[in-house]
Amino acid sequence: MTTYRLHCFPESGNSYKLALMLALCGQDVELIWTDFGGGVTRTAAWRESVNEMGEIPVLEEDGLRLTQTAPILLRLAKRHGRFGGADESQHFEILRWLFWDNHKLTSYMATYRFQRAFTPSPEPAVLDFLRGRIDGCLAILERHLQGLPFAIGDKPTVADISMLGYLCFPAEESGYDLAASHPAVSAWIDRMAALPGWRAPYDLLPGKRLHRHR
Ligand SMILES: N[C@@H](CCC(=O)N[C@@H](CS)C(=O)NCC(=O)O)C(=O)O
Repeated sequence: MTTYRLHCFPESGNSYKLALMLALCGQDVELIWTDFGGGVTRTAAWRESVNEMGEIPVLEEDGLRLTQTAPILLRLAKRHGRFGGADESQHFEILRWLFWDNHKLTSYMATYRFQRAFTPSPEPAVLDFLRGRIDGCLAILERHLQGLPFAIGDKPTVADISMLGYLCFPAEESGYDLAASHPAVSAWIDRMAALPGWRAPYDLLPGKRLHRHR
């Protein structure tokens, strides 16, 4: 049995992706709260000893340190035989949505939410720009999920877990009431939340919280 340790912090949707995947696979994980707000991931010592990319999350598997949620999710799917694709074409679809999520949806949403809720004086023009990009991403996802129950078909995969990462946090933080603005996305979140073992981000990732400015 693999021993998992996750370097994380509660507000991190990227950490939530891995914690949720492990929970849905019935795996125990030791959480290592990391002082992201205090700047520890920017220190040379942390980058030398934990992650040269300066990012959270880091997943330790029996002491082996892994980073980047997309390949980690794929690796966990393979090991635990859950949330992977059934064949080559499904695997391609999973990769397609994982790349899109990392480049677009998560990237813009994480930056926007951090600026909006956890930064003392965010620049309004920056917020406007990021919100425009997220609106575009959510419109794409909304349209896609009007035709499918899950990202690549009738079963949930790591593509869903990845795209969900930043969409389950409170609307006061994200600035999006998805039930009102994006009903297909909201219904998809409800389907994901009905999976056995699902838990909300702040239930799964306890620990000292960042100061919220709004
Ligand atoms: N693509 C990375 C993104 C990780 C990431 O951006 N994590 C945030 C915290 S949730 C971070 O450490 N940001 C630091 C930075 O961008 O400098 C992944 O999937 O693991």
